[in-house]
Amino acid sequence: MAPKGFPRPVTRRQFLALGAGATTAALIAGCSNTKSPSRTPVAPDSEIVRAAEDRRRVAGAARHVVSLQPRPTTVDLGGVQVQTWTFDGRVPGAEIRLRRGDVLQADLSNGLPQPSTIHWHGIALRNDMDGVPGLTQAAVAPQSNFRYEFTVPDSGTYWFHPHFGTQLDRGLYAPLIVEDPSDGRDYDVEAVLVLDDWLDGIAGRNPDRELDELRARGMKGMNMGGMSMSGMSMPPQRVDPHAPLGSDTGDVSYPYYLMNGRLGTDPVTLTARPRQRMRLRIINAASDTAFRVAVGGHQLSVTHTDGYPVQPAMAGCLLIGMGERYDALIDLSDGVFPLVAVAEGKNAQAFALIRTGAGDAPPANTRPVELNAIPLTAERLSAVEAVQLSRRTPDRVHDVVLGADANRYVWTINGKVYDEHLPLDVSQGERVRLRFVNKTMMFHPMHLHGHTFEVVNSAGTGPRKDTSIVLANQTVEVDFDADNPGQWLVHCHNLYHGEAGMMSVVSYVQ
Ligand SMILES: [Cu+2]
Repeated sequence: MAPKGFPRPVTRRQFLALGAGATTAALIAGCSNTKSPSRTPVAPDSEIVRAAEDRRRVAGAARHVVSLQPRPTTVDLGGVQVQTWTFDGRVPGAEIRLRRGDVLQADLSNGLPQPSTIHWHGIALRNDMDGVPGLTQAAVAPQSNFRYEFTVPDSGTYWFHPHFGTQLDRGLYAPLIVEDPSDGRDYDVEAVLVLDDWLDGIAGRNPDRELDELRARGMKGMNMGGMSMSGMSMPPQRVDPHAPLGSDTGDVSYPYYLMNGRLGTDPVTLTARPRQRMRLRIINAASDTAFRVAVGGHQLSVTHTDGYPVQPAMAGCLLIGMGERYDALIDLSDGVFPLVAVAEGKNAQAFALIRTGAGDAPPANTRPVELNAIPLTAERLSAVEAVQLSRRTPDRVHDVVLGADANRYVWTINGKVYDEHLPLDVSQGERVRLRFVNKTMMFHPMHLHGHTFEVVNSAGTGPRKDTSIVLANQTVEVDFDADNPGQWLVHCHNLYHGEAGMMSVVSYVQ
């Protein structure tokens, strides 16, 4: 779990910069989105990437083999039948569980009517297995196969999903749990909870049509979701800790919210014994919905976010953005308790039950008082010492300005949509800072592939994460060590924002 050391080759580019007498400050000031003629991107299938994988590979590592077939399926969400796309006929797809250091071999056989890929969200894996079509691999055509094979270097709660078009907003997602040898020492039972917003197959809707409709409506229907009309940024507003996401919490209206693929009318029931300690691994697989999660009659002791351990923090409820994960311990009472995930700002909720004893189940619309607490968000968390990054001045700083078009349904990074993106160049061995500057009126959960950054705070103790909520008109800074060479997507994990342009590339160059 400790930050990995890495030899730091002096590249010709660094040599020239240093030779010119540049100071660190000057390098930072000169941070660039250049497409200079001399830049040579590190290719995903290059020897440099293979060498990084070799360093991760443990001698005698166990191989974990799975096959995955995404395909059209009819599924029962709990009294509602829908035609959708799933991994192997179920929603969520079957959990993959392995141990830190194992090699995962996943044989994809594409049974969808579209090309597809799989992205292993949060894993610091070899670049050519990251599943981004057109960047790290060619999309896998219908009726074709692709073998993913990579070392899983860090324990924690992760997940996987396609990275092609709007497929994530179908039923194509599943947990990926990487166990640590110490897992299970401080709890008795474990439950994985996958949250989702659902529209596919309901009243003729599907996510491709949804994106078409958003584009047809433009930003006018967006409740001021985009920039201020002038295109200028608004002054930073005060954040209401009770409702940090503000009034605009999503672009899409969903008929259903699911916990582990089930509606509240026929919920998942987790069973345990009174006084047992339960570890919850909560994954937000939704496309356009943040959730506020609470367990009636219980406090959450938050222990991890995005797979990495934090100093335990008590909370009545927590707020989880799309792509984020939180692990929490609860000390179970005797009875039947609601586990509620309120769709933030959307007046609906996903629901499950925890049963440790006799009693009637609470109704699916029950609102535990714990939801009234200020929701825990990542800035309240501190990384445990073992996973804090070393103190180091960034070698390079990139602004990642989150913007929107005032009229069209277009979301941008540094003023560009993905097809026109300006790569964010980094060199292996550097400490890199990304400054997510949100100039829109909406929150964006920003995800970096292949790395776990540290959220910057003044004490140098910010949590390690791969997906960080950037509130409307706010700035979040994150640092990472450039120790995993390749071409890595950085993007908003609101699926519709990403598809409408809000994606760019952290590009290792030589
Ligand atoms: Cu966004």
